This record gives sequence, structure tokens and C-alpha cells, in this order.
Amino acid sequence: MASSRRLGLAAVVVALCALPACSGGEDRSAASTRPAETVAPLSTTPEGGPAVEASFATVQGLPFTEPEVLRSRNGTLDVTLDVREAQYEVGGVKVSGMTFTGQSMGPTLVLDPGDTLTFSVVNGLDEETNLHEHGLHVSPIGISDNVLRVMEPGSTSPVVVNIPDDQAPGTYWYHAHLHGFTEAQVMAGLFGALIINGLGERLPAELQTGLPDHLVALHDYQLAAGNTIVTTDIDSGAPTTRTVNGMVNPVLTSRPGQTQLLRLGNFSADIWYRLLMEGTTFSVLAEDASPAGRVDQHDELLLPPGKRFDVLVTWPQAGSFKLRTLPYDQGSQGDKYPERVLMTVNVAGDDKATPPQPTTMGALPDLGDAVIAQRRTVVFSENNEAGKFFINGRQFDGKVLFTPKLGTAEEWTLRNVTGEDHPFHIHVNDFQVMSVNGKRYDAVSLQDIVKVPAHGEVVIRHRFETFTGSFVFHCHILAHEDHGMMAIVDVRTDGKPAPAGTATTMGRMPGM
Ligand SMILES: [Cu+2]
Repeated sequence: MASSRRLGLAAVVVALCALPACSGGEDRSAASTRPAETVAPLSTTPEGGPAVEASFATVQGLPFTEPEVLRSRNGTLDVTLDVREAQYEVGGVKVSGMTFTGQSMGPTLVLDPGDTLTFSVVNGLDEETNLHEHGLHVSPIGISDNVLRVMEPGSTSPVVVNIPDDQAPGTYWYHAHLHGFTEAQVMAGLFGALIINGLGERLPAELQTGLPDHLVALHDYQLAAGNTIVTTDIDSGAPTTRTVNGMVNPVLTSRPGQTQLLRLGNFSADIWYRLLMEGTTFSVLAEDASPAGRVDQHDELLLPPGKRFDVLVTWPQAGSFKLRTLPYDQGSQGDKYPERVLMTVNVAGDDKATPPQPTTMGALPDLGDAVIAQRRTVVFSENNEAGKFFINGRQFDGKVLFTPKLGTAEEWTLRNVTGEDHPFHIHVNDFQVMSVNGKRYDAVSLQDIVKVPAHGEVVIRHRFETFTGSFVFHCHILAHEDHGMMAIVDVRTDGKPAPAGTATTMGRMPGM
């Protein structure tokens, strides 16, 4: 196992999806447009291990790199997103997709609580778009985090996000979120990571200096003719190429005993990751950028689309270890995803004394004792053959479903009557999971995404704090969101529905 040789010295090109192992177990029944598949013999990396299976020819084993980082200065960060179609590199090959700043994903935005984040969104696409700051507790209306806003082709739109002084530290993300366009635009590249500083300050002193801190952005790609990222008739169960920061099987290095902070984020449009890191466990500091009241060790982490975990990892022994996504079966009506290697970690060099590890990153969530103002039920249903997805029997129709009262806590029962898992996500306010399928859930943090199991039920509690206005909750499988599995809540000071005729959007409703 021991090896310090860097795969990057002799990267290999592989294309394996013609092999039975690549398609085996995948549900391809719903396929309409197939990505281009390249036939190639089984290749191996210079290490002699099997190359990573991919749905197109890729360059593998390059040194781990991360997207460009933009940091706030003097309390502000101004970002221009030059949204357009462009060519950029994915897996070491040139592909055509959509981009914020010319790369396969947007820059990583690093801010402090209390900062002001402004975007200038220059829409150079020939279709509409908009922007969402996923997970932030910020205003959902006007030119803030408003996904009921349409940015027309050729327009330049300001977005101003006032991040609260008590915004929790951790990993968030930003992405296009226009109903009807979200899946394709995120798939094609309109996403990036957003980090709120402060996790490190909650760690034991010995870990606070020199801690390697890496973004591990997970995203998958399917290519059509001309190496163009598939954006029409996307089949989430078709063969795909899994990437980390736009690379296939990049190589990260570490030393025995050294602790690293990894910011794991599933920024895929539709697909799930079930992560396992060989040679170590995940020590979860934060889930969905909500610091853990108790830091637990996990052998595996399940990441539905949109999910983030900030974790510490320490490999005690030298060797070469893989970050894998394990097989995942979303249910009889859903996709089945095969195992894939995502990244290699080469651990070599002098042993480092492992620093003391944290046991807590903050307070445990306490909504178990909250006074509950309202109990509501959210039912996920679908007509898969017709490509229609529903919340409480309705496809997204631009109408307000619930009107919570500002400052109150509510308990929602999320009921999934379909044969596939759906990840529930709500904007603006995080929630505490109380139970899953009737079993009490021992939450160590709040979260903004939870898996609602096929034919299952999850009970959550959340407090509608600080901000009034309309925002959405939805399934974070973006194909499902685009096809109707989204609804609007309108938080109001009186908790009563707005008078008839009150606009919930800025002009035209997206996708309507
Ligand atoms: Cu769904």
C-alpha cells in the first residue's frame, strides 16, 4: 500500500463505459438521450490499480487542485458572474457547458459573518437564469436571495446578500435556481462553493494553525456529441463521469497522523453520493453548514444533491487510499448508482503527532422543546411516466401553499408516497429532524436538506426567523424540482394569507 508516488506524473486517459461493469446495475429504462460513449480498452493508472470508470475519455490522476478563491475584504465581496456558454476543462478534456467565470465551476467565495456579498449577474445565455445562495439565513425577497426572480437574456442583475452577524460557519453553495431551467443549468456548470469563516476557531488550539483546508466539490457530467454537456432530456440514471473539483480521480497528499479539513459538497443536479474514505473515518464538524453539537465519527456519509459535510480526516498509516462513492439504490422508482472511485489520497512522509480532536463545535439543536404554532403535512408524489412531480397534489404553480407566522416554530411531517427517495430542502431557515419513519432522530445539528425515504416519513421542526416574504421548499433532485416538486411559503408577521392579488414575485413567475 505504501506509496508516495504521484499519479500526476503520468496521467492516463481512460474511457470505460463500454464495459459491462460501467452500466451494470444502472436503471437505464428512462433513457431518451444517451451521452456519447467512447470505446477504449481497460486502462490502469501508473499505480497499477484499476482506472476510474467514466462515461467519456478523461485524464486521471492529476494533482488535486481547487477552484479559484475570492475572499471578502473590509466586510464586502463583489463578484461579477459572466454567465455564458463556454469551453472549459472537465476531467482533463475540453467540454462545452455553461459557466459563471469561464471555469467548470464558479470561484469559491469566502466570507465572514456580517459581510455583504454582492453579485453582478451578466446573463449572456440565450435563456433566462437567476441565482440562489443555498443555506444562508438571508432575505428571500427583492434583489437578495430571491429565486422567484427572472434574469432575462442580455440583462445585468445586481444581487445584494447581507449575511447576518450570527451566520453559522461552514460550507454553503450558490447556483442557478430558475424553475424549469435549474437541472440543466446546474448540470452544465452554474454552481460554486461559498464558505463562511469560523469553523477553525471552534477547533482545539493545536488544530487551528496549519490545518489543510480543502474543498471537495462533487459533480457529475454526461457528454453529448461534440463534448457538449447534456442539457436536454437529461437521464440521471445514464452513465456519468463523477468528478472532484472538475477532475477525475485527482491525487491529494497527506502525512501519517496529519489531520485535514475537507469540505464535502454534492453539487450535482440529480445524483447521490454515498461516501467512504479508505484508511480513516469522517469526523463531522458541520452538516449543511450547521456546526455539530457533538462531533461523531462516520464510516459512510450519504449526500443527496445539495448536501454538504465539513469533516476532519486523519490517516494514521502511510499508504494510498481511495475516496469512494458506494452503490446507492434510490428505490424501485429511482436510479441505482454504481460504486466509483472519486479521489486518491497518498499518505507518505514523516509521522505527524495527531492533534487533539474536537468533541463539539457548538450547541445541540433545541427545537424539541419549542412551542409549536402550526403542524403541517407535506406530501411528495409523482407520476414518473408523465414526468410530473407534486407537493400536496400540486405541481409548482407559483401560488403560496403555507403562510407561517414570523418568529414562530412549526412542525412539518414530510411524507413520501413514491417509490424513490426525495431530498427535501427549504430556503432561509434551517430545520431540526425529529424523527425518521416514526423513529426518534438524535439530531446533533440543524440541516437544510434531509432525505425523505421512499414510502417513508420524516418529521422536522423549524423556526421562521428574521425574514418575511415568499421563498420555496422543494426536492433537491433538480429534475424533480423543475417538473413541479416545489412550493412557496410566505412568512408573514400576522401568519395570515396575503390579500388576493398580492404579488409574490418580481414580475413574471419563473417557468410560467
Ligand atoms: Cu425528488
